[in-house]
Amino acid sequence: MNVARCLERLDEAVDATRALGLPVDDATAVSERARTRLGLGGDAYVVALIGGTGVGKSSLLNALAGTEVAAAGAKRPTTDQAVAWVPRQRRGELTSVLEWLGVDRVSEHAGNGMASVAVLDLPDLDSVAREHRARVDQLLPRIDAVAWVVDPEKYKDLVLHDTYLRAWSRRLPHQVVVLNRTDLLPDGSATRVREDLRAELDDAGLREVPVLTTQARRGGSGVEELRRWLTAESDDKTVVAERLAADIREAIGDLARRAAVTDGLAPPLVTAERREAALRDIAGAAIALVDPRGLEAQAVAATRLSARRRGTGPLGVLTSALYRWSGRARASANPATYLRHWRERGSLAPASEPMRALVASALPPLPSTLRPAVAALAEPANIERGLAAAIDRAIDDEARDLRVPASVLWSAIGAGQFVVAALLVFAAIWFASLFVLDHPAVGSVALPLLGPVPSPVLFLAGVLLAGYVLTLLLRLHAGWVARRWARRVVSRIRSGVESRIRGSVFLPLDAIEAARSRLAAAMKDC
Ligand SMILES: Nc1nc2c(ncn2[C@@H]2O[C@H](COP(=O)(O)OP(=O)(O)OP(=O)(O)O)[C@@H](O)[C@H]2O)c(=O)[nH]1
Ligand SMILES: [Mg+2]
Repeated sequence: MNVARCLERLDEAVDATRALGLPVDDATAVSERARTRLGLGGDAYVVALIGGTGVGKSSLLNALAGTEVAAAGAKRPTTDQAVAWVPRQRRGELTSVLEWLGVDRVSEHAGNGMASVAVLDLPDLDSVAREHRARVDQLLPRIDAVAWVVDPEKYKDLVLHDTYLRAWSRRLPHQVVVLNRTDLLPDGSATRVREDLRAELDDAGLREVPVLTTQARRGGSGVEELRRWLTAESDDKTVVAERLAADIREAIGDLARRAAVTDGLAPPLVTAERREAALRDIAGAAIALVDPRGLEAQAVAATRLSARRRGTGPLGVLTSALYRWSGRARASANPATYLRHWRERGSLAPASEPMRALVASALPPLPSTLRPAVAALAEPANIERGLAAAIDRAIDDEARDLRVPASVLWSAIGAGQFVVAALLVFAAIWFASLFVLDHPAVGSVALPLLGPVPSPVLFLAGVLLAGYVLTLLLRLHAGWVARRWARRVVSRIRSGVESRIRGSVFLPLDAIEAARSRLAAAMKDC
C-alpha cells in the first residue's frame, strides 16, 4: 500500500475541491493526521478495545495480559482513562505514538508473541459520563485497528452499529467484533446470538468483519482466538499503511461525492449536445442585438457611396464630395459605428435565458453540496457581463479593420460614365452647332435621319440611356456586393461571439468540470 501516493492524490483532490469552493477541512485533517502518523513511525500498531460500558473491555485486556492491567468492576462506568498495554521492546518506539494519542497510562509486557501490537482499553461509548464517548471519538481517528466489544445485551445497540461500525467500517481495514460475556447466555444460545450478530453485520455491508465470541472471565474461552486475531498481521507497517490508505481513500471519496463524482467517474453536468445548443441560442440572441439587417442597410449605403465615387463619372465625383462635405455620408453609412453601438439596440436578458435553462436542467440530480456552485452559473449579471465582453471583443476585432468593399467593375463603369459625359458634351456641341452656325434657318440644314428620327436626337437619347443603364448597373452591383459583405461580417462576428462565449460564459462551467475530472483522477491509484 503506497500511502505517499495516496497522500498526493488527496492533495490533488483537496485542490480540486477548493477550486469548486467546497469545504475541505475534513480532508485536510485526514491528510495532516496521516502525515503525522507516518512521521511517528514506530514498529507496532495500536488496537483499541471499544464498546459500551460493562461489556468487558478491561476484563478482556486483563485476560490477554494474564494479569490486571486495567481495573474492571461492577461499578458503571469503570474505565475513565485510556490504558495502553505495550510490548516492552517497543516501548521506546511507541512513546511518541502514545503521546500523540494522549495516552499516559501505560503498562508493559514481555512480548508473549504480541511484539507488534499495543492494545488500548478505552472508556465506554454509552454511559452517563458523556466525556467518555467524547474521548473515544477523539482517539478513534488516530487508532490503527479496532476490536468492537459487545455483549449479549448490547450487541444490537444502534449507536454502536450506526454511529460507529457503519461509519468507520471503510476506514478501518483491520477490525473485529468481539461478542463477550457469552457465558451469561443459556446453553446453546451463544451460537444463535453470534449468528444473529453476523446477520446484522452482513446486512450493514460488513461481511469482511470477523466475529469472535469470548468469555473474559471464567476460563477465558475465546481469548486465545482474539490473541491470534491481534497477532495475525505480523507486519505492523502493513496495518498502519492500510489504515491510513483507507482513511485517505474515504476522504477522497467524500470530496468526490460532494462534487457528484462517483466510482472515479465525473459524468458531465450537461451533455455536449445541450451545451452546443445553448451556445448557439446564446450567440443567436447576441447576434440579434448586433442586428444583421441594420448592418446590411449600413453596408449597402456605405458601399453605394464608395461605388458612386468611382463609378458615376464626373457627376459622381461631385455628388460624393457634396455628401462627404455635408456629413450625410457619415451619418447614413458607417457600419463600424453601427456595430459598436449594439448596446443601444436592446437588452442582453434574453441571451442569458438559454444558460439559465441549461443550468436548471443540470441541477436536480446534483448533491446539495455542488448545487450552489452550479446554480451560480445562471447568475444573469455574470452571464450578461461575460456576454457583453464577448460581443464587444468580437465586434472590435471586426470593426477595427472594416473596409467597405470595392470592385474594379465600378471603375470600369466610371470610365464608361466619363465616355457618356464626353458624348453628352459632343451631343450638346452638335445641337449648339445646329442652332448657332445655321440659325435661324434650321429647316435649311440637312439633318441626317435614322428612319423618321433625326440622328442627333437619337444619339442624345442613346447616350442618356447608356448613362442610366450604367448607373443602374452600378447601384445593383454595389448593393449585391454590400449584402454579401455584410453577411460575411455577421458570420465572422457570430463565430467570434461563439468562441468567446465558450471562453467566458462557459468558463465557470468548464472550471467546475475540470475540477470534477481532477477529483475523478484523484480516486485512481490509491
Ligand atoms: N460473566 C462474565 N462477566 C464478565 C465478563 N467479562 C467481564 N465481566 C464482568 O463484567 C463487568 C464489567 O467488566 P469491565 O471489564 O469493567 O467492563 P468494561 O467494558 O471495561 O466497562 P467500562 O470500563 O465501564 O467501559 C465486571 O464485573 C466483569 O467482571 C465475562 O466474559 N463473563
Ligand atoms: Mg473498562
